[in-house]
Amino acid sequence: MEKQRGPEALAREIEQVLQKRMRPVFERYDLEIRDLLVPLKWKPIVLIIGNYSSGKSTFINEILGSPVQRTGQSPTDDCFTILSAPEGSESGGEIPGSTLVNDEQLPFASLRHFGESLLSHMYLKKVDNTPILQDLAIIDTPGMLDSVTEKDRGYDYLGVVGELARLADLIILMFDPHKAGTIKETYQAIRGTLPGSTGEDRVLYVLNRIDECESMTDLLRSYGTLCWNLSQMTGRKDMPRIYLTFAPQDGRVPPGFEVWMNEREELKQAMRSAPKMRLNHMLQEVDRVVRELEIEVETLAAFRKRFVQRLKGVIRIWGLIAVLAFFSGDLVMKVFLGYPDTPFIGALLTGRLGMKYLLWPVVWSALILASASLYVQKMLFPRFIKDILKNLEYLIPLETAYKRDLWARVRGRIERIIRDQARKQIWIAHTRYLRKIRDFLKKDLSRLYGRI
Ligand SMILES: Nc1nc2c(ncn2[C@@H]2O[C@H](COP(=O)(O)OP(=O)(O)O)[C@@H](O)[C@H]2O)c(=O)[nH]1
Ligand SMILES: [Mg+2]
Repeated sequence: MEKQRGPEALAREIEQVLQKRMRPVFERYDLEIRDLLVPLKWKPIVLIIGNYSSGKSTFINEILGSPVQRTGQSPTDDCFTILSAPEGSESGGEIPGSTLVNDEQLPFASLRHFGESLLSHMYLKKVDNTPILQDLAIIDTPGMLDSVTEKDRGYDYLGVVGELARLADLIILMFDPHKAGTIKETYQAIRGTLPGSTGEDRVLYVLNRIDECESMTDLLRSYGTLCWNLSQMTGRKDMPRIYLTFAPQDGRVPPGFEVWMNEREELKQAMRSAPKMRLNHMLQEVDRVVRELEIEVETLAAFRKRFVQRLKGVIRIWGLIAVLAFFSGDLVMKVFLGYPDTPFIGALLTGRLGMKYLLWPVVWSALILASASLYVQKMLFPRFIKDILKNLEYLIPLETAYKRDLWARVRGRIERIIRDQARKQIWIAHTRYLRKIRDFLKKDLSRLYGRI
């Protein structure tokens, strides 16, 4: 019954579950649930990346059924082009990057900080009469150049690709047999933004322009090289599917290549299914952010525990000193100054109890406690923070590669929190929040995964 509910209903449910179970946790740690739901804002997105002239724009034109994008052998296009359909009574046209990142309705606000150079190389094209663009948006990207030339772009190309990959529901990674050398950089750019191993199913690998292979042997060699490179990068034992495709030049299929024509169709079919990937993507995004938060809170809990332990030691020693001072402070005074007449101990032994005998014991122990507190605040705490920051990775066990991966992403944030708000963090019951997070991951999230 429930499985038949539409994607919108499920999307709303994700939002509700998040609001209900995770709001206090998110608020406590200054995260916005709204940011997490950004990908739900707009239509599904397909991102196409790969080296230059691997045939990305040609493939897009083929899908759209008209020559919307410029194509050519040299790096013809140095822009990120978001292709979408005009909405309602709108007419076609182009919207510049600087407008896009300020549009509340669109999910591109996070690209603003890549700077002017990017914004002047990014725009949205509204293409008329293309039914497929009603259901999804396609992002055409400038191809990867070699890493030296990348530096001249004036913005962080790989960073932008990574950010777009985070927003995209489906990522097509396209290479051609001549220039498979840039795979590694491209892959790393998107890898950092995909959640754990789960993000992999959002990526489709394509070896394009195979019609340019001179023989079957040549093709096999290219394919083998790509497989090898991919397995090196993904660290996976199983090979993801690689689509072997080409665009027939002048409508002609070279002899022997007829069998591959189906692959192109299958790739297009997979691309059209991007809207179905949306919910999966949403959940992966929630999964990633909540797991990052889990690590953060686990670390802060460990930080707090360490401090409490350290504090207990201090309290034990200074407490003892305070007790000693309580009983013998005025005795010492009497010995050296001859005052007060009857020290507290003396009064106690002779059974003469009265408030006036308590004055000096209380003064002395209060003095000791005040210096203890001064010591903790001015010396122990700052030194403790410095120590912790130096050995941040030892606060929690990072036993799996996955956890180390997460850690690498949140380390900076944790460092900042401990450096800037250590005092505040000491007072927060992190373990209680940690339990809530783990409950959410174990129960709610797996239940939601089960729905799609
Ligand atoms: N032989 C052959 N040429 C292709 C194929 N796909 C694209 N091309 C050509 O390769 C050049 C670069 O294509 P383009 O789509 O501009 O690549 P992009 O830089 O990845 O967008 C163009 O001249 C295309 O006509 C293909 O599958 N086979
Ligand atoms: Mg192009």
